[in-house]
Amino acid sequence: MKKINLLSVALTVCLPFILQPAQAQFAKPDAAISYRQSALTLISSHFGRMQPTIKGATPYDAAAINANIDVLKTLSNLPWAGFIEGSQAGSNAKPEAWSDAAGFKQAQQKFQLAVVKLSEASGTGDLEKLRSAYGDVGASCKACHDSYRVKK
Ligand code: ASC
Repeated sequence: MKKINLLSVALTVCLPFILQPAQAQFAKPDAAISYRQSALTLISSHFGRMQPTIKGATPYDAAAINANIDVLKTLSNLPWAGFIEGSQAGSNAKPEAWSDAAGFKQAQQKFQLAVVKLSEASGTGDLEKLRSAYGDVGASCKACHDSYRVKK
């Protein structure tokens, strides 16, 4: 009897935390801003480091590129949970990221899909296919920045 009570107490205490959506994890808008900016910084790093291969300046190491794109695929899902309501001020996001939420979501999905296509292209080991898919990812970064990021 006592064990059951302890279990139900533990569940009552923990369940609200277990069931919380990702965006509820940010205690303050600032935390959400640093989370998404950190994720975007990592995305930029893992995207940008492939550029020498794309340009033909370094040899095409397919295994290294594939591993890097796997990381990028995971990263491509992360920043968006950080765009919580009330976290525009003090950031580089335009108000349109919230006022045009559907368009912003579409831009995110375009990027995520482009990364999936990049991953498929890298699986072929064909540098030309990789190059073309890489360009599409870059275009999706730029399109989203043009519409939803403050110009600096
Ligand atoms: C990058 C980076 C971006 C995009 C963008 C693509 O490497 O940091 O913001 O690519 O420049 O157009």
